[in-house]
Amino acid sequence: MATNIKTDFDAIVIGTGIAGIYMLHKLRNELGLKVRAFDKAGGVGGTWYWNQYPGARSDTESFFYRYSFDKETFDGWDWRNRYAHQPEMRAYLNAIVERHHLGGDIQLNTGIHSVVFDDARHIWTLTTDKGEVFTARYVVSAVGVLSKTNYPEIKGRETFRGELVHTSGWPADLKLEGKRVGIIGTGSTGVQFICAAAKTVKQLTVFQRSAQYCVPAGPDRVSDEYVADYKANYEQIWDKLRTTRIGCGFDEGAVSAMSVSAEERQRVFQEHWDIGNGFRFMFGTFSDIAVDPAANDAAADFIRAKIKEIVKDTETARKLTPTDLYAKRPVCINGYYETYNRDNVTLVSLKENPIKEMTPNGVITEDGVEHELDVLVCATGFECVEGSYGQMDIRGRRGESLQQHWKDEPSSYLGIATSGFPNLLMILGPNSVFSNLAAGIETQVEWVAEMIGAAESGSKSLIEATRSAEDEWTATCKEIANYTLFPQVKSWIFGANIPGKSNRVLFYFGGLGAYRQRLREIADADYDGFVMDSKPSSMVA
Ligand code: NA7
Repeated sequence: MATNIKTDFDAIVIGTGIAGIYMLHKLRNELGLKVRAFDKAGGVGGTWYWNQYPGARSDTESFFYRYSFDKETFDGWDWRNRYAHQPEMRAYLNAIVERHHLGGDIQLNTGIHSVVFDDARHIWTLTTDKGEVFTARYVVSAVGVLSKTNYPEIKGRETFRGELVHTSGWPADLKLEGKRVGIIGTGSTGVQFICAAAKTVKQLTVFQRSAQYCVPAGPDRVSDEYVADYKANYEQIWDKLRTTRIGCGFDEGAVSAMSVSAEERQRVFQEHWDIGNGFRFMFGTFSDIAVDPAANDAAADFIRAKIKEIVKDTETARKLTPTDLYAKRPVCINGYYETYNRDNVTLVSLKENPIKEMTPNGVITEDGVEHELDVLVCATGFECVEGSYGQMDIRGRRGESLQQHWKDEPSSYLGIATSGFPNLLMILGPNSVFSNLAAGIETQVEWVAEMIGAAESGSKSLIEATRSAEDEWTATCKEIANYTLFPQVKSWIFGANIPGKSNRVLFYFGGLGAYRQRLREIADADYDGFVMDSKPSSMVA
């Protein structure tokens, strides 16, 4: 025990998604700490609890979108879907909770309202939305990057007599069969919803702000041979994944796109189009799609040609064809462009014909057309990173709020800690690694647990990132991001999907392998960039 001050818990974990569940397991079952995890939801799962819209699934391949630490749960599962559907993901996370006996230390239906550091006693006091007060020495925030919904501002919204829903708050009893449905948004969520809903609704009107580069996801099921190989080579497969850039379990492109002939480029693009998966198409084809404008244009051209080939109506094809860089988080689903050939699907390009207002009957666009709707679905995404943290009043040393600390931009050291907020550790804080999120989460959870373990065994009561380490990490992340094409388009990964917010760096784009190596070096150098101390707060630099 590192301090004499008595607290309700050694550690409190906020959130019980992929990150929070594993963090609770590591801290409680492996370090032997007294821990409680809180979640405002009525069940565990985080993203996989909330996002219950039709078609919801992970678009990272499921054999890698899971925990690697627990092979046994996988072994006992008839895991055949190449992409885990939302109910399966939720069932999997529940099975992990059960297998590791975590349920007794999870308090559901409880949001954390405030998280306040006591400078004198080195403890955190958390208040729940029910007015309960708990103290802990450590707080691990595992609130995810995509938990604060982004609703579009539309005049007359409140007059609509139909149902207005966001995909991340899907009412379990909402049925779409035979209805007139509108959808705003064509990101990863939107394309999944569009492909699923088009098959059952009477009429689907897609309100598209930006045309989307979308590649097929590929076959839905994997073969027996695939599963057998995965099981037989489990350790090697995961060890290799941890050295890659994007951590999605495929071989990443090693050759630059423009170094090969046009025919070879076409062959490679077609091969990956047939295999399917957005990350594979962007990172598995060539090494420089996300960094070299010519390579990027070649990939974009390939997709643009597919749209022309697939979509029968030339005007619809034109509206669906993106002209900007292929540099948002890659999107994939089978049959996306084909869906627009259906008689019951209509596309409205909001850039050419914006929404004017909502009426009791639906949506009126600038051209004066009233689109009559029973349901309007907002697949308009999230206020990422800051939005998740902005839902709590977090105060560190001298009462400084996290919002004040992040007033210019959200920052952290390693995506894990921020100066002035000792013993507050984040999983997927700002400038965490841009990769398969499950693999990034596992990396951070294991590292944070190791660091807390080191502090505990060294009788330290405080872990705090230094300001200079935080500034250096922020500068590193900016430098790497600016080397890529990603900041040149507006998207959630740079926080620019929210009105009034400009692009800023929110991820480390150096790759999972490099990130893990950096974490290892820092741990080996006695947690360089952190102060681990048991002195009074005023003594900590
Ligand atoms: P995304 O990827 O942020 O997509 C949101 C979509 O909604 C995107 O097409 C936006 O257009 C559109 N959008 C957002 N606000 C508006 C307004 N006000 N009007 C019209 N259209 C709007 O969110 P997702 O939920 O699809 O995916 C988020 C992540 O979850 C995903 O990357 C995976 O990691 C899982 P835009 O392109 O910004 O013009």
